[in-house]
Amino acid sequence: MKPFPHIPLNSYQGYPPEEMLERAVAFRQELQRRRTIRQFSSQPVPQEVIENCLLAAGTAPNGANLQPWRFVVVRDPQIKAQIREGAEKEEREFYQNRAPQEWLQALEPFGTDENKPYLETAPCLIIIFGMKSSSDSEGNTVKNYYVNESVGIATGFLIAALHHAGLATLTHTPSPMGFLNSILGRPENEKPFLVLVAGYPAEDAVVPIITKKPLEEIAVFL
Ligand code: IYR
Repeated sequence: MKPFPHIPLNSYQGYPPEEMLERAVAFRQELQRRRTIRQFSSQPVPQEVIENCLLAAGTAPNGANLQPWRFVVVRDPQIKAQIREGAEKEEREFYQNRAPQEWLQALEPFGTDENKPYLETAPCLIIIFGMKSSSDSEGNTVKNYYVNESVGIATGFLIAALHHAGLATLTHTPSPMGFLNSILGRPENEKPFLVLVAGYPAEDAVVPIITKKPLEEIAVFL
């Protein structure tokens, strides 16, 4: 393949050290406010906000810039109901048979179970797919690289963008997720990565008291 033409970097913005620190602290604090919620209001979310957050997600670094992701935004109540039904079927199997005791014990403090009413209550489900391969402009199949890494980074950007815009999310991972391809009519090369539930918190939303590990436990400086 021919090399891309290169141009001077013109979008970089640097800051003096104090301003850098101020920005780093402010961003940390902004992200520290984020909470995963499980009780959503049914209030619709503005379409343009979702579109901008998806575009932010689409800026994520990824393998060979092949952008191996697909975001399916579901607001249709009937499709949400089908997704809930499919997810609850897998989750029943998970909670009743598939999950090892140790896993159930880890989940116990959160009080999660096979019931996923938020899949219908929340105004917006974003189903994120990773694409093993894509089609180029001539219709040839192109293999993608580092799909999980790329999609994981894009999903992180998306969660941060939605939070920054004032929406709350829940990362939901029914397993296996193949039922999502049939409901959403996605082809076999698209593999569901996760379901991101997005919306406003219900007025009576509650969150568990949890802590995040301190710096000494998450980082090593050599
Ligand atoms: N997917 C299941 C189980 C579950 C697993 C983990 I790890 C969680 O952090 C939360 C839930 C469910 O959605 O209930």
